[in-house]
Amino acid sequence: MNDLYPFINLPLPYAYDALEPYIDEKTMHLHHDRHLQTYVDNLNAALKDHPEAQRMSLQQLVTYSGRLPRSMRAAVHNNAGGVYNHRLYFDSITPGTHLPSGELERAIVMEFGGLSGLNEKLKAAALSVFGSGYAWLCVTPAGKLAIATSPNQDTPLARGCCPILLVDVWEHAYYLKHYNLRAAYLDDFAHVIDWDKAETRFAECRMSRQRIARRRL
Ligand code: MN3
Repeated sequence: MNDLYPFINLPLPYAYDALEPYIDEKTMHLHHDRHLQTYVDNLNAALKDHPEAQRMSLQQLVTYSGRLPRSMRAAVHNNAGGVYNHRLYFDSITPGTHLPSGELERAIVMEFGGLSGLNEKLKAAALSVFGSGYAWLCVTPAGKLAIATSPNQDTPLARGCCPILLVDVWEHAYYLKHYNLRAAYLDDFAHVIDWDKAETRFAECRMSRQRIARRRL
């Protein structure tokens, strides 16, 4: 999945116009081919002369950028975050959406009273991001679903969030179609959430928690 240097811009798993009318084709082209491509290029450039950092996975770069030499720290933090966050965002949406089922559906009922409760909380969190950033659906270290937000290209990974779903609320994600109406974009976004992949990530997050818990015994 191209998790190491040199990073490439992975193709979208669906056509650029597949999410119409909720997310428009032109936005998808600009967002994937220009914005994400720039993060990929800038991340590779930041790592170019640092063989030790080239051995780190994308997730390690995102989580541990603070341990890198000061001269490259900000560039890696912002651009590894840009690549990681966009890959997860494009993997959070699909044209062929199904409703959540199984363990994830049960957890959504438990934490939010149901899907509409979750959508409402996710929307409120996404609206609360001042300026550019993201809203996340995470699994906490206690194994519960929780919503988090992050500014710029930050991630909540180091805060114990195992991410299962990500909403990009940078204006470039919606401005061409929804203008300044972030709330309208978020209502449309709810129609294209990939609950199948969210369910897979939910199971993976809970498995990795169990592995960590067993190691501690
Ligand atoms: Mn974006």
